[in-house]
Amino acid sequence: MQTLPTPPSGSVQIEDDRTGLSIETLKRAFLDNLFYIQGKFPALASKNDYYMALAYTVRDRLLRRWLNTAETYTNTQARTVCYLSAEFLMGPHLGNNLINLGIYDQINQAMTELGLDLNELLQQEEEPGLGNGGLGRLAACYLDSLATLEIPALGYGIRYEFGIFDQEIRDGWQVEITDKWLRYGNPWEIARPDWAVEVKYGGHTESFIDEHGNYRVRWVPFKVVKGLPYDTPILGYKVNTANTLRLWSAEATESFDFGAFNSGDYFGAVHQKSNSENISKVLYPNDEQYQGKVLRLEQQMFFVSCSLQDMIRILQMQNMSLEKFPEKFSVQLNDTHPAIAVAELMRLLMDEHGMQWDNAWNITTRTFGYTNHTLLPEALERWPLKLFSELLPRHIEIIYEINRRFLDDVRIKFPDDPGRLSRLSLIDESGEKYVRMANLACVGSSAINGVAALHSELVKQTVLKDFYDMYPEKFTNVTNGVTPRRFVVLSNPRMTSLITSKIGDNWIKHLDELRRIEQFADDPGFRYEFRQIKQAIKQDLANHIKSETDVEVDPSSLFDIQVKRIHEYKRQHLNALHIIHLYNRIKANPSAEITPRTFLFGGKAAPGYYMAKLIIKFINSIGEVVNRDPDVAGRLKVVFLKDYNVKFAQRVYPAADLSEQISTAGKEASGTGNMKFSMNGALTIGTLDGANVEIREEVGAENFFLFGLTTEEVAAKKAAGYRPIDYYESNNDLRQVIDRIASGFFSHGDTGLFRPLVDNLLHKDEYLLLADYQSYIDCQEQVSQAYRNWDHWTRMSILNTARMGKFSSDRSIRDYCQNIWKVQPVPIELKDYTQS
Ligand code: F58
Repeated sequence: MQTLPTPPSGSVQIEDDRTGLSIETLKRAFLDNLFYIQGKFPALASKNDYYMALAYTVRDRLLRRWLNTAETYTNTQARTVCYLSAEFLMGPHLGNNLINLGIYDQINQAMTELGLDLNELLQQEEEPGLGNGGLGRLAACYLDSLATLEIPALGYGIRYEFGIFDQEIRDGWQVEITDKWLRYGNPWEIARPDWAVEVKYGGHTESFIDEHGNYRVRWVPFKVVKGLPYDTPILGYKVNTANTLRLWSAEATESFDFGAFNSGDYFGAVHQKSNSENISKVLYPNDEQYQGKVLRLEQQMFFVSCSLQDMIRILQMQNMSLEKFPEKFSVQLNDTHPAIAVAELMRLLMDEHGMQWDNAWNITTRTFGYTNHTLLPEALERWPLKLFSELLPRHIEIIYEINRRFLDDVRIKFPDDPGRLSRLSLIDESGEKYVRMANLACVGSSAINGVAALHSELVKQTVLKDFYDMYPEKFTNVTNGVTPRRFVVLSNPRMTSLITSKIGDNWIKHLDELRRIEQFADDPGFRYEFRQIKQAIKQDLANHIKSETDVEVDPSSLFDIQVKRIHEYKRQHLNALHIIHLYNRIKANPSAEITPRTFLFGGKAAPGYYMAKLIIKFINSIGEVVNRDPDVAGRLKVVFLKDYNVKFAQRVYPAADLSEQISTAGKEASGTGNMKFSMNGALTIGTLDGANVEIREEVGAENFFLFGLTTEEVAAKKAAGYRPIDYYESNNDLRQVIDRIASGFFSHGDTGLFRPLVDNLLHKDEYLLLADYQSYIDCQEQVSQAYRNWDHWTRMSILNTARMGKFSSDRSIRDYCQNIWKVQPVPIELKDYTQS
């Protein structure tokens, strides 16, 4: 690196240095931040110091927009969307802010002139991994689109000190490492201690008659925890709107410390303090598997109560009456994790603000909307009644009263139907008693939606059928979407330039305009460039794989990629069976014609999910054998890339030829990775599940590789008594694949290692891998044939990109705004604070 100039001395032009965009100003501001914030001069600075200095330089340029936005919303009393989510999987902020501010090129140039590499600095950022997978990432895409569409919005969640664990692979097995993302500080957040609030837990309730003769309840808690908000600006793409992501961090209350310290119980006091702070310590790493842990309920109550109190503060600051709550705010529940909000808003309105039940209930039900993200029964949240009542004694009283009134309504609509009553009840009384969070969310919301067309239909027919019968008008669909800013513009700059050179850059905000590149699908020059770009990106990924794993992969081979959480319903092991099938073909005939393929996998398994962890070991074990078998002659490579996260996802999507979306039909609510792949020109091999159905409709059946049973066929097969062993016995090829695994071939002769996997497939196979096996293998053969005709493949690939307009999260957010939230854009004018 060249020697950097010394920091500026003498007169510093403060205003310009904080806002200016010329290369010279950016360089000066950067060096100034390095000196005054990091306290380093160039010779001593680490890469991280440079990253921090750059992050502050960019944040400075965001602040005016952020404060203007807040001021405008306050002055206009703007109707605001509050997105309540236990997870926000934001990914790194720096690159995205550069794109949205429109200063990527200037910063790149400024860094180059200082002898620094912007890409290296971007890699320095520890991503805030405050989510498990699709649900958390969806929340992040929605914040980007809300800001881009200039919709007043707040994201509310938890500032976990430790996000989703970092994944290491040792001897082929997953090992979990604590994610210390705050280790070096977080330049993107600002703490707002003035707006701290308190949250109560435990204890008991007392009733009394107030001075107006009204029956009231007072809650005497066992403990009180302080919630401290940390705000992060969320800038829209090339607009002045910068909304806020407000994440709550738990602290012990001062009054508590004081009492305990005074009584001389020093260790008791410290213990209580750390106990309180545990609430926001760590993200639960389960996906699609509910776990009834009290700390999790404490977390849910924590961020929900903090957020609702914050909304009331905002309302009151704007001199609006509480009656206006549903006009001021539309609150969306991202799954049932924040569903306790229904009871908490009732409590706040009645107990803290003296409102009567009917009025409070009217306000509450007009406020909330609920999004369902899963049909898997094991993912539905229900809390043991005893645990719930002990932690939230006031909320259980309110829930009982909501239930009493609700069941009266049910009786009127459906007389003499006790089965229906017990299914709809907010309390499950079939055995040990539970509070059903989905039921609470349905009763307390005015809109209920699924996340893809198929999913929303299945929600009405299965998990929420009784609620659909009761309130059909509440149900609607909003198909998921993803932000093209992060997942195309930022992650695939080469394809972005090519497209923009042909049709201008309007598509970035209006993704439907991508259709205009269809006209170039038959243009040999365009096809050539499109393919060259894909090749170059694949080469980059190949280099990365080599440096990470020491495996050499051929960038001209078909890059066949499956990246997502590891789960049996997502069927990574079906993909693995196909690899073994190809391997067996080579072993039977080493000169067989095989289209060279690189199989890439990535994804984390829930730490307590044994089968998912075994699937990771299985894939790694296949790789060990296949990658070095001389008969294979490099035609097949299998790589499991560790620690799949947003940063890595951005590298992977653009490099894919084939996207694996192979869940059992009816199990994947939507999927969003499927959209990111396709936008970047990958073709999909997939089932008729989740949003695959709509993706196929958009791109055309001829540009999509479809296989497998439909949802109805899956249900029928199960109802008829599915026997996977029949498939094993009647299909030679399948039998050879399974036998090879069972023989210990991939486990150094150990026949026990993968036995649970084999036994499960042969005797249970809940996700119908064996039933879909032949259809999958045949379809993969079509893929291999198609890839041999590069020109045609590229045409299909271009058409995939061109036809993905529907899957921009901008479209999803417009749907929510029109059909559920009833909220309008509020454009922000830039004002100069230094002049006032
Ligand atoms: C996902 N759910 C769905 N849950 O599986 C996926 O099909 C969909 O596209 C996505 O939501 C967005 O709608 C999901 O990611 C979780 O990770 C939960 C985390 C908290 C515990 C329960 C699962």
